[in-house]
Amino acid sequence: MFQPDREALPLAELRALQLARLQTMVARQYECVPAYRARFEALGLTPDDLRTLGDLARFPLTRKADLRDNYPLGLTAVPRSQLRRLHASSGTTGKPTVVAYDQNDLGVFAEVVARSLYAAGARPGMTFHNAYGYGLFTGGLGLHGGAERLGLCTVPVSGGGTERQVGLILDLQPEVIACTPSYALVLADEFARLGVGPGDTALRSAVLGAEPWTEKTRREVEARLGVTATNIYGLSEIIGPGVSNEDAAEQRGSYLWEDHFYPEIVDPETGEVLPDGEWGVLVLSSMTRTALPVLRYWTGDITRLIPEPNATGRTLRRMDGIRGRADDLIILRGVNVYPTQLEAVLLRMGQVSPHYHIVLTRTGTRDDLLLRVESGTENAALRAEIERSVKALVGVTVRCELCVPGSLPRSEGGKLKRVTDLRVLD
Ligand code: DLL
Repeated sequence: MFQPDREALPLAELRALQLARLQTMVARQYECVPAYRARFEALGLTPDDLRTLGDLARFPLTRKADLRDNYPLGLTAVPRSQLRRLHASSGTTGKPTVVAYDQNDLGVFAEVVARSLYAAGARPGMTFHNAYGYGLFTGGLGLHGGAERLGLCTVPVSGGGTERQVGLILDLQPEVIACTPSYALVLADEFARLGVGPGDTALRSAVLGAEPWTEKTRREVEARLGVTATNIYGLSEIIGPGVSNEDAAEQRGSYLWEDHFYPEIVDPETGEVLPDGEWGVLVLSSMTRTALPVLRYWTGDITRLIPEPNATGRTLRRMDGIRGRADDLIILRGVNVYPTQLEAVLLRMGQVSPHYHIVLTRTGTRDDLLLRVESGTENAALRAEIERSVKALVGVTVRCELCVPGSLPRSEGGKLKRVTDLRVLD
């Protein structure tokens, strides 16, 4: 463990710490964030109503829409001059969701990522190949800060440029790599093409996440890259990567760093809090964040808290792998895409009707998105323009197909299914 005094706190102390931290956070939101205060008041709540952890269920959920409605920085709890970094993730429409960090938050971020990397098998003095994207996405800089905190030598290679990545892995001999699981398979393909075997590099730990993946992918990455692969989970609204990570010696569920992020599992329909072991939507409160403290954030991710005892001596709970989403978020090659973002692009174009349909496919290790749009003309320039606009807005390459008007599915009274996901995750 990187921090045994935190990761293996006696349970009663952990629960007391969580309650105290939640109380502090709610009091600050009440004091400093008018939108939260208004929500509490509408429900007749004050911070004094949070006397036990069970009372938390009376407090309101925060959703992506709340961040959007307060775009860009309306939910921050500190003056602008105290902010030290902004990241952004895809919003459900054209606007991204902006998340803010002050000096304290950057410290929390580095600490939880350092814990995650340590749990994944990284040790001070190792070299770390960081192939998560640097920039507004939290992956690159988030892993970077934690790696420095742990004492790794980081190669900030960022995403893309597979040939160059492979060259750097061969030349610099990193022991640890972080990237999306789908990209780990792309790197494995490139190694195979070059005739490089799993024993020919120094790699021994892979920290994979930002998108759902399976045990089958884990086994494939482990065999082909010669690593132990662990699952890292996180989301921008709570901090970025490092909300939870598996332990390399166990590989059975990701330890939630729940002295910083308080987890609840709720019924997707009723919002009722469910007991450990049941599947539902993960709801997280970022108790120790000061710039953007988020209460009961509805992640949309379906998982469960694992009730069985663990093998590592931690008292923190583990979450299972993400089984699905309770909304229409698509994760394409690690990039978050909402159908409504694609719709916003189409609405700006003339010559197309608002009818569209998304088809997701997987060829080998690569996921693709086909955007089918109705248009009276088969016009290559229009198609290219749609593809270019999607790339500019959402940051991901998709393929567009123009279809005859009237040919795409229409709603038959119920919710129109806009997405056909043909990717097989097994
Ligand atoms: O994806 C943060 C991250 C970066 C996590 C690098 C891990 C590694 P967002 O872009 O805000 O943040 O996307 C968050 O991605 O709600 C999940 O739906 C999905 N996600 C993240 N990690 C996992 C995972 C980053 N390990 C959204 N398994 C989340 C399944 C994941 N889904």
